[in-house]
Amino acid sequence: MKLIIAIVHNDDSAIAAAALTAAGFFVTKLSTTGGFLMVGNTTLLIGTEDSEVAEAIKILKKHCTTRKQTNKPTATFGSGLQNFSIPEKVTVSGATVFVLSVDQMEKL
Ligand code: 2BA
Repeated sequence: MKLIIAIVHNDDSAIAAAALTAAGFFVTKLSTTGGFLMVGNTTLLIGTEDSEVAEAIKILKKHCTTRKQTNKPTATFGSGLQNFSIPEKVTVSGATVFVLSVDQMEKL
């Protein structure tokens, strides 16, 4: 079994989660913040069988778009500081995806 951790743009998250769910995947949506831009993004957790990982990534690819994003932080990790050294515009990929092996999963 695998756990897919996918960090996606907030604007793509609802459609991506809906498409994954419609395809039979179980999805958890977390509100997260990128450490570089300090802007909100969404992390999707998808626990699935090894054989289904490619299908989940295909769905993410279809619904998550690469964007140029401006450096306008909405969060500061409590520091109150904005990182003025970063460029005004950066390219943010449609999804940053990690695939982890899972030793055990239980629903109790
Ligand atoms: P952020 O950390 O806000 O990063 C937004 C974009 O800024 C990145 O897009 C990348 O283009 C640039 N960037 C980030 N860190 C950088 C650095 N140290 N030096 C130069 N440029 C940097 P993506 O790479 O597509 O990442 C989008 C979001 O995915 C990130 O938001 C972060 O929340 C997450 N992410 C990406 N790679 C990660 C990793 N290796 N580990 C954990 N989270 C990651």
